[in-house]
Amino acid sequence: MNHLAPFVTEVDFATGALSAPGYVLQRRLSDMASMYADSAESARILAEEGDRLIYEVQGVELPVEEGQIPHCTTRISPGRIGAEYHMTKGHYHARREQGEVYFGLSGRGCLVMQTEAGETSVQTMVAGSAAYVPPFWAHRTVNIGDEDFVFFSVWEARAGHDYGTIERDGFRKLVVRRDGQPTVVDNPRYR
Ligand code: M6P
Ligand code: ZN
Repeated sequence: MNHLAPFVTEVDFATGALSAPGYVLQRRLSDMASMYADSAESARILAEEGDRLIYEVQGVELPVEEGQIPHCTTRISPGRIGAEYHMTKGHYHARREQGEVYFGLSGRGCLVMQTEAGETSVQTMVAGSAAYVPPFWAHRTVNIGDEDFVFFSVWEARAGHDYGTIERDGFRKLVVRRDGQPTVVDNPRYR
């Protein structure tokens, strides 16, 4: 096991910027166009408006081994693809028995979760919300506000990201704008 020296990272709550990020990852519409329910609208935006930035992740780089605790920020820009709010890809942990903690830094979002057994949960997060993603729950975050939604995440290094299951099946629940309000609806395309 690596013996690391302690360190502190300064976090900008409004932007999620880290003072010394180990990595910065950007997801644009083209990286996830087919994940939105209105794929025709994804294609139209890509053709007419360009490849908009949906979210950015900034994290510390740690060895993937037992006992290391990676942490990062995620900033989701405001906006929608059709009725569906900007969101992360979402994932199960490759090691399903690993959980995660999210802490809201700014803006307003939803944390959409589900299990492979068919349970679903959609929680609202604002600045100051500490949200627990238990083991076995897939998780996706959605920006339901008019400004950036920024949150901090902490997990166990060996959890791993399983994107393939969500890419194949999607989430059971979508968060869309209906009558001007964020509304949770069933995903007509689920599996
Ligand atoms: C959170 C954490 C990260 C994750 C990020 C973006 O900050 O869960 O591990 O990478 O959200 O979500 P995704 O990986 O699903 O695109
Ligand atoms: Zn996770």
